[in-house]
Amino acid sequence: MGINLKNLSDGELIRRLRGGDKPIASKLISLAEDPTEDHTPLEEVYKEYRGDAHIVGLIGPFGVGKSTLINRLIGAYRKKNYKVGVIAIDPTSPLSHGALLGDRVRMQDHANDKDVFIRSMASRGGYGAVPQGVGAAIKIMDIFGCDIIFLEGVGAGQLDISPARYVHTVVVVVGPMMGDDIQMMKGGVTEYADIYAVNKADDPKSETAVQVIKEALRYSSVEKEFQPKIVKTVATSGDGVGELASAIEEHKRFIDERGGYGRREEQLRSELRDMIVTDLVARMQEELKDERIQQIFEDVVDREMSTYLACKKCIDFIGGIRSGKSRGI
Ligand SMILES: Nc1nc2c(ncn2[C@@H]2O[C@H](COP(=O)(O)OP(=O)(O)OP(=O)(O)O)[C@@H](O)[C@H]2O)c(=O)[nH]1
Ligand SMILES: [Mg+2]
Repeated sequence: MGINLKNLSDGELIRRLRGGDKPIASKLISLAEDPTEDHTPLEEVYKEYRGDAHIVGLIGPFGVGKSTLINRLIGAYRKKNYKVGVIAIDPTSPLSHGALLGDRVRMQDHANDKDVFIRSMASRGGYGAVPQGVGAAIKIMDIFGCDIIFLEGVGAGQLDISPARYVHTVVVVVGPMMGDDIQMMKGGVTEYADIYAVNKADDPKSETAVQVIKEALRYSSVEKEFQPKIVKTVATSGDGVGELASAIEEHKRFIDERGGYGRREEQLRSELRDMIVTDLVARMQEELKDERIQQIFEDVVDREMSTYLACKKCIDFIGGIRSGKSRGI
């Protein structure tokens, strides 16, 4: 039997969430993920959310060991008696099928711990790599009482840094240098990293990774107040995970001393922007099905119009529909 969130008063909902009610938290996250749902119960969540949890993003290429590392980090933070949340973003491309299961399996050690909340979210449909609902999930876990929340970034081949906007501390995870990692360094991801975890350090090629990162940092034109840390880890054995947790804590102290960087405010703005763009794109896709728009497409195909003029006409037409008056074409 499912719980119906609508049968709970706002006060009851928040009280149960604060009391560590996992089914309620899960229900709320499912609601936040589904654009077709009535999101009224989330009003209270956004009002109650204080932003006390430290949000740590682990981003890096597919299979580099992000989930295994998070599994170890959960262990390290549970030893300090922290309540831990994990949000694993699953890229729903056919190629990565099974990643969701993979993330869960790697974190299985903690699945039954009442003070660990693990949630996977599909990235399909969101603008960029951050699915709708991640922002809300962070707030729900925050009220749930998580002291630290790990966000596992999309493990697709090329790296997407958009999860970085949702977190306080960015850990870029790289492996023994392979094509993807070197590309990532050249691609300027270095600008977002607060910490580098060079994982699979049991492979001697990981030393190359350390050198490439040092080199990239030396020639980076970005002035960073926090000198990024490089930590070598072996997620499978746990080696270096203590150092990684210390580096995360050091970065937390650094941002706390500076009033939190204003990142919570920036995160809320990013979240709203992403949500508006996602929603507009979805509406636009619907509006493009209009037969008059389809006619413009045909005009382009028949070489009667350029895509430039056609685009302008389509946008004007959609604007006309929006403002309630049909301007015609
Ligand atoms: N040798 C070695 N293998 C590792 C290490 N860390 C992880 N692995 C293995 O690498 C594989 C991928 O690990 P995951 O933790 O699933 O990697 P991931 O980055 O979460 O992968 P996706 O979520 O699919 O992108 C697994 O088989 C792990 O056992 C390590 O430090 N050394
Ligand atoms: Mg994973």
